[in-house]
Amino acid sequence: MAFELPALPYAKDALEPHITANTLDFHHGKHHNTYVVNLNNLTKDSPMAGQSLEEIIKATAGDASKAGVFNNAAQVWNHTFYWNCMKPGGGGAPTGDLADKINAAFGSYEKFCEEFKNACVTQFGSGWGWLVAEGGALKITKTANADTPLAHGQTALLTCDVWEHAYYLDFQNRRPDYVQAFLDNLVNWDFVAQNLASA
Ligand code: MN3
Repeated sequence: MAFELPALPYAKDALEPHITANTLDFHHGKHHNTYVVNLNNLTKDSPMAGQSLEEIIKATAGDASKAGVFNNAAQVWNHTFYWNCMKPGGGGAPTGDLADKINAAFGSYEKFCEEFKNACVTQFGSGWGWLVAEGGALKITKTANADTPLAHGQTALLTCDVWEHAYYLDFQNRRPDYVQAFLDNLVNWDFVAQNLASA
């Protein structure tokens, strides 16, 4: 069974005006799809073709001879995760148990935003900003290129794609404005809470 490009969890124009249909056309339809095509080409006729993305990512992490498989598998996983981290009318402070955990870990929602935005903005070049759970604690991290918390024994809770292809058509070079729009208008806290519950 070949890997497949999952459908977006909302209409292509649902995140406008923050992330436009034009961006999602390229980002989901071209970039994400290319990682799926590459992964299928790299794993066909190998035992990995029958494995899950998670299994492939864990088995190839840190193995330089498998960097191509790792990069494409991780990018397929990261992008699917990222689409689910957003929803129309999302963003702003979370509520309930998740709000309590964010406040306990970072002091306040505002402090969380400051740290998350800082991680996203200071990731040099391409990569991802993350909220993760590790050993029962919430942490903000950043990864370069395709790297992913799965490869580091962490549970991903929330991510923001900070590759230029994620924001250049809508925000040009203004990565801080894109991350702010993500936090204020797009974060799907229900998805984050689900991830935390299964961490
Ligand atoms: Mn991307």
